Amino acid sequence: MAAIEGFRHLPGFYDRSAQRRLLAAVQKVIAAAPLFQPRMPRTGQPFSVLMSNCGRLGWVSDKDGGYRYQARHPETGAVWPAMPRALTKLWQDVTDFSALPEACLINWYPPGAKMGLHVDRDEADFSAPVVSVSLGDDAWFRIGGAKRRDPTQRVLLGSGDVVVLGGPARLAHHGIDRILPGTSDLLGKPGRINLTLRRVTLPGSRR
Ligand code: MD3
Ligand code: FE
Repeated sequence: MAAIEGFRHLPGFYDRSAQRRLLAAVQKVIAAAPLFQPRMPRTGQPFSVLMSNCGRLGWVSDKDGGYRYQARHPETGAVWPAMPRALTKLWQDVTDFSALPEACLINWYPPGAKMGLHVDRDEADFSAPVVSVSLGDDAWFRIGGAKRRDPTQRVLLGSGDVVVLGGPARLAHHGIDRILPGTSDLLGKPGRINLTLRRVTLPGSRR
């Protein structure tokens, strides 16, 4: 299987006790910034994945406004909770990008949820990598190339795994085909959490 340039999978990066600490931090974020159901631009079709964010900016999507980053929760109007220190540290440990992440998107996959093949292009800076952490049930992740029809590969992501996407992989098509309910007991219920750390603005820009 040919490796995709810039795709790094670090299986078991977090041991069980580190996963529990990270989960506790995520639960505090969600208590302050409740999961919301994003909707597709124009059609208003709901996502099967629920979301929240922490950090200065959060990713949101709704029928009229479309995909975007904003400083406030779409329902409560509150600014997003601060990025937990453990996530800033992760970024410093696995990337050599000196500017710190501005956004952490929290994806909650209930059993049956999926995320179709897409490219992350709502950020101004594609030179920055994206760092992802998986918690809870295993999931089949799919990654392809720059073009939607490029060949794809499947990778099983488990609880505690970290993925770093840099270089050409940063603009690769990717998605989650399905989660495997009951493969982890970390969350105490079936489902999966994914965290993605991102730069959104160009370093030096004030927006
Ligand atoms: C490859 N999340 O939030 S994480 C997303 O598991 C997203 O929730 C998936 O795709 C999830 O946009 C995948 C791994 C990941 C994240 C960002 C990427 C893979 C990526 C950006 C470019 C290429
Ligand atoms: Fe993505």
